[in-house]
Amino acid sequence: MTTPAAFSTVPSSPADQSTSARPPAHQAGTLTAIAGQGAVGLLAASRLVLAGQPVSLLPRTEAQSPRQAVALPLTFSAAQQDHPLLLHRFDASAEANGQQSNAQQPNGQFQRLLVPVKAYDIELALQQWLPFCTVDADIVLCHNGMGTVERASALLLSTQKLWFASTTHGALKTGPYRLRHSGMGSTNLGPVNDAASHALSRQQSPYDWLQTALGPVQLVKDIQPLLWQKLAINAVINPLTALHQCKNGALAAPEFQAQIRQLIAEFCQVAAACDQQFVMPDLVGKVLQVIEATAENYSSMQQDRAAGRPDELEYITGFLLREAARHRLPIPAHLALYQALKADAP
Ligand code: KPL
Repeated sequence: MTTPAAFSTVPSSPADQSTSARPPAHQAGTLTAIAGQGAVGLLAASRLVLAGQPVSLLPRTEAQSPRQAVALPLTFSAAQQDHPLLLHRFDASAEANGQQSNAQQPNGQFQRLLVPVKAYDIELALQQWLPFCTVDADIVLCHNGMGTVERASALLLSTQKLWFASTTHGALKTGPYRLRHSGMGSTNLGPVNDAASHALSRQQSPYDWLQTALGPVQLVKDIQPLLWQKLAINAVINPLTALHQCKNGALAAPEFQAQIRQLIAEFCQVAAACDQQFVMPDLVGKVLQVIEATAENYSSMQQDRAAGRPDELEYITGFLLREAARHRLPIPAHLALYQALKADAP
């Protein structure tokens, strides 16, 4: 079933949209922006637009993407309904002509910026888009792996609030102009710099907005334990499925069980050295539960490798290895996996 378009004009086919396509006028001054055009970003944008909340998509980098039309037609499928949408793409060059933005004195329009880009693209995205944010903007990181927060914080003004959102929503690009909400999930949101922690203590957060974009949202004071738990899951499933080029479910086979347990035991040691306590059998149960629940999926690292794209190994296993080295802990199972993937790099 097809619902009416969220915005006035929807091209009848992708071929109809050209660089002359214009978004509805009220889209020009949105307060909310989403960096990149990955599946999670498009999911968040689609849900916001369907809820009547205007949002701008910020294209990756000018150098990498040819000049794009300012409107992106997208058929968003959720709960077995197709929603034809027209998403607004922000035109940085047009905006820069009208305002002298620079990173030291942001005077931009965006009060909220969701950054659901790969861990290795965070700094580039922030360097590119922070100048278009307000001095007290809420910036929300959302990616697999760890180790980006410090460098991201260094790019922000002390008044800009940095948050981390860890989501289990599944979204799949099924074509250049099609997105499917493939798995209903939830999102944990927590502050990761002082400005955000202070805002939270005054009951201020981007909760409402994120609730629409990637809800249901659970707001937490300390997101670190949840990020470490997600790291444990990713540090087992992602490298193993990338190395063996298999679906997540293949890891339930008996031949992987000893290796999975060793990876988790080593993870628990590193986590403990970083003040994060996990109970080994509980964590094994959690990882096996995710393997079962996502059995038919290919992990993001498997997909990146299969497509010859960079992956997040440095922010998952690489992060663990760096933390282990800092605490002089040997983690041979993770090291072997890391080396095997490095040797097999596309
Ligand atoms: O987060 C994931 C990923 O693929 O990056 C998991 C949980 C492993 C699901 O595939």
